[in-house]
Parts: sequence; structure tokens; C-alpha cells
Amino acid sequence: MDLAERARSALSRAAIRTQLRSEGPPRTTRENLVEWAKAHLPGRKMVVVSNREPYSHQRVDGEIRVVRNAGGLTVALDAVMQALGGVWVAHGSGDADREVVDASDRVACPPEHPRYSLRRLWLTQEDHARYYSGFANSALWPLCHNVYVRPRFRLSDWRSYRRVNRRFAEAVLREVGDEPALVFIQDYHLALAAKFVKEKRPDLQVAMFWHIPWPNPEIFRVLPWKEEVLEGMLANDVVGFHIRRHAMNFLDSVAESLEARVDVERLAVDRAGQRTWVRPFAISVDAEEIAALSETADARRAEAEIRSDLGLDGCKVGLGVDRMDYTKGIPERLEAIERMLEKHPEWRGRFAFIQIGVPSRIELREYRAVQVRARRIAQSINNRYPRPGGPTVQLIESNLDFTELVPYYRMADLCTVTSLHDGMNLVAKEYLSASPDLEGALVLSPFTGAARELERAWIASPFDREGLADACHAALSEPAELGRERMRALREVVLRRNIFDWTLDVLDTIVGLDLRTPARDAAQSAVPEAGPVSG
Ligand code: GDG
Repeated sequence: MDLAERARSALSRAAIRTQLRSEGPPRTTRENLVEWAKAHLPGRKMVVVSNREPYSHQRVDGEIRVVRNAGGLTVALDAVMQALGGVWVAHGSGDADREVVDASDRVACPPEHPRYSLRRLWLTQEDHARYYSGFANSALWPLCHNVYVRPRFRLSDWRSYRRVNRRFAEAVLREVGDEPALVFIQDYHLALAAKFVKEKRPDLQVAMFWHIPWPNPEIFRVLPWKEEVLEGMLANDVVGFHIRRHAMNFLDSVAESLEARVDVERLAVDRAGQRTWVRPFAISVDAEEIAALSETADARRAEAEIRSDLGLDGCKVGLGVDRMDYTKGIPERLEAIERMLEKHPEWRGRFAFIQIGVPSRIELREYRAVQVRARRIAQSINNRYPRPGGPTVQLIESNLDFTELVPYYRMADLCTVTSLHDGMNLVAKEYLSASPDLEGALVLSPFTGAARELERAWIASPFDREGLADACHAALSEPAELGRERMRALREVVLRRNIFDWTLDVLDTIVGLDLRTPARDAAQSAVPEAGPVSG
């Protein structure tokens, strides 16, 4: 798209957003978030810390291109950072990242109109393999997802994880200097970072959000370094999870493993004079922007092209969108589709399923195994139930641009989210956002955080092939008016609670709760003591 075309497309999306906003209840907008931040955060340097960077630089055909990380969270935090300035500390992973940084490893972002600094941190191949593929993705990831993949605990991975977390913390401290700051750490790659930051600067406000589930203490207790991980996290002033169950599991793990006062009434832990608030914040997406994207002429054109390329006329279309990850239940979903076709011959030739399966963590054997299994089942379905117009199951194993993904959401009569366990799952929320015409149906696993909010979806367990097959059939067969009513209710949930609400809630909690120290609480004798004291 050239510049003029991009500008036209942005203008038309802005018009659609304005119209959408005038139709529904008041919603938190990017502008509200920015206003809030300007009013409540002045004088504090904002520092975001994540493994993944918001923008990377890559060499394509000899030229350096900027690639924007399109995740909802990155987009929301990017908006805050653009409003406030500050620093984002992340691992520099683009192959041209080093070529564009200054002597302090910083690059101005967003590259086209700089507002904040991205401070890149470099990792050796060995550290990346041990910290990221090793401890984060072979130990913590399977430990936190109840999917029966055994975590691998290797001392060398753990040492590297600790070393890399310390390096992230050092980068934060260098960026902050002597100033006051609010440090917001993302995810399970950085469980220890807050501790290393607070060792040097106990006065800083530090919070972290854990984007994946937290297991129950029976499972968590097998981690050989469990005390250190918990201590690292308790160095934060606020620790956020998507849902209350994960927050409670975390409190239970603390109660079981550490000497600390766990207050289950107020969701807080007091330990060594430091209080940590543990709170649920359900993450979401920029629903209006996704809705606007799905209404553009480009999206309609792309949908028509896909329909014609895959011969989908007269067919109902099912969709799955995931990283190829064993937690997402992709083989389980395909097996349920096969079972549906077995049980309900009326769908044969009249139903097609598109699975977008972005290759992920391919260096790990469990991930390669999911890929192989998914391909095998897709092949088997295509052999058993051929479709005249094209394949019955189309597996797309590449990373699409988000604007290329939207037409698939638009087109799908059925979206399947069948995670065996998932912190939230944004695909469910993106699908609802991208269906303003209310045509469609969502089959959703009860083991996602999203199922807590999206109760009117077709809730079906991926561990029950028969039940999942029946739910897909029922969702596809529901009378149109009932289906639209269901979609309207579901969509409203996502429109009301968007990614800007989430960011505002988290930041407001950090700023607000910081005023309440354990000492001040102790002085307020009116506040009852609650919860067990563990030891
Ligand atoms: C973790 C937690 C939690 C997928 N294919 C393409 C593409 N995607 C995007 C989707 C969506 C995201 O990937 C997947 O969303 P999930 O929520 O399933 O994400 P995880 O990667 O597992 O992330 C999860 C999340 O953190 C946020 O807290 O919800 O529970 O596991 O946004 O759109 N994006 C593009 N091309 C693709 O081909 N651009």
C-alpha cells in the first residue's frame, strides 16, 4: 500500500470507528487512556519491559524495514508510551536491529514520528536458547498450562534465566537513572526482574503482568526453584493475572512455599515489610479498530478473493487461528471436525475448515510434533471427505499480516477456540470484534480465561471429542436470528471491555494502591486482619 492509500484507509477506519462509538454504550478510548496517563503519571518515567520488542528492524531485499509487532497489548502500551514518552526495554531480535541503534542501544519509536525510546538488549545465542527456549518455554510454559506436557528443569537454563533477568533489570536501572519511575514488566520470561530492580531502587513502583495461567500449588510445587521465582514476583508492588482463579492459585502457591502473610480477602501478600497486591485484570483487544478494519473495502475484497481461491461458495466456513502450540488444542479440534463430518453427512462437501497455524517455537520437539499431528489429521479428513470446490481442511502455516487475518475472521461462520489451557485467548475476542454483521458462532473451550466473560459462546471441552463435535454442529445449525442474538451479546462484552480499559485498570491500580503501605494499614486498626498466615 502506498502512503496516500494508507492515509485513505486510516481515514475510512476512523469514520467507521466514530460511527460504531455513537451506536453503543460509552467506551474507554485510546484518547481517554492518554488523558488519564497525562493527569496521573507526570513526573514519573514510564518504563515497559518485555522480552519481545514493539518494533523490530529487518533486512528485506537489501533494505532495512521496520516491522511492527501487531499484538493488542503492544498496540495499547505503545499508545501510552507515545503519549508519555519513556523507555521500552526489550530483547533486540530483528536481524538489522543493531544497525539502527545509537551508542546506548536505543532507537526512537515509533520510527516515523518518534515519541519514546526503545532500549534494545542483546542476548547471546546460548542465553537465548537457555533463558527463552529453555527455562521460559520448556519449564515455565508447560508448568503453568495443565496440558500434561512434562516441564524440563535444567540448572543451566535456570542460571541463564536468572542472568538474563538481571540484565533486563540493569538495563531498566540505567534507563531510569535517579528519577522516579513506574516500571511495568510483561510475562513469564521476566519473573525475577522486579527483584533485581528493587534491590537497587526500592522506591520505584514496579508491577508485572503474567499473561499465562498460574497452576494450582500441587503442580507448582515441583519447580525446583519455586521459592526464588515467587520471591522474584513478590518484589513487584502489583502482580496481575487474567482471572481470579490464577490470582488465587498464585496466593496459594505463596502460602505453601514461603513465609508470608497471605491476605485472601484483599488479594495481597505481606512479606519482609513489602506488600504485593495480586489482582485479576482480563486483557482484551482494540475491538473498535478490529471492527473498523473488517468493514473496509479492502477486507471485503480480500474475503471475496479467499472465497473464490478456496472454492467456498455455498459452503459454511469454520476457522481456527493460533500459534502452533500444544496448549491450543489444534489436533483435538481437527479430530472433532472429522467426527462431526462422520456423524453428520449433511456437512460433507458443504463445510470447509481453515486453520491458520503460525509456526512457533519450532526449535522445541513438542511444537514440531503438534505440527506433524495437525498435518496428518488434515490430510486424513481431506482423503475421507473430499470437497468438490477445494480441500475440506486448509492448513495455512504462515504468519499473516493482521490486516490479512481480518478477512478470515469476517468470513467464518464458526470460529473454534479449543485451548487445553489458556490465560485469556485473544482470538475469541478478535473474532467477535471482526463480526459487526453478527453472522457467525464461537465455540470456546472452558479452559480459557475468555470463557469467564464470554458465557454465551458454545462452551465445549477439547478433551471431549464427541461433545466438541456436537457443539460445532449445533453452532452451525442454530437458526439465524438466535445466532445473531447470541453474537450481539458476546460482542457487547468485548466492545465494553477493551484493551484501553485493561491498560487503564492496571495503571490505575499501580498508582492507587501504591499509596497504601503495610505500615499505614497497620495503623488503621479498623481494618480487620484476614487470611491465613503461612510459614
Ligand atoms: C499469551 C497467552 C493471552 C495468530 N496468527 C496470526 C496472528 N495471530 C495473533 C492473533 C492473536 C494472537 O496471535 C494469539 O492470541 P492468544 O491470546 O492465543 O495469544 P498467545 O500467543 O498464546 O499469548 C494468552 C495472551 O498472551 C495475551 O495476554 O491471551 O492466553 O497464552 O492476537 O491475532 N497475528 C498475525 N498473523 C497471524 O498469522 N498478525
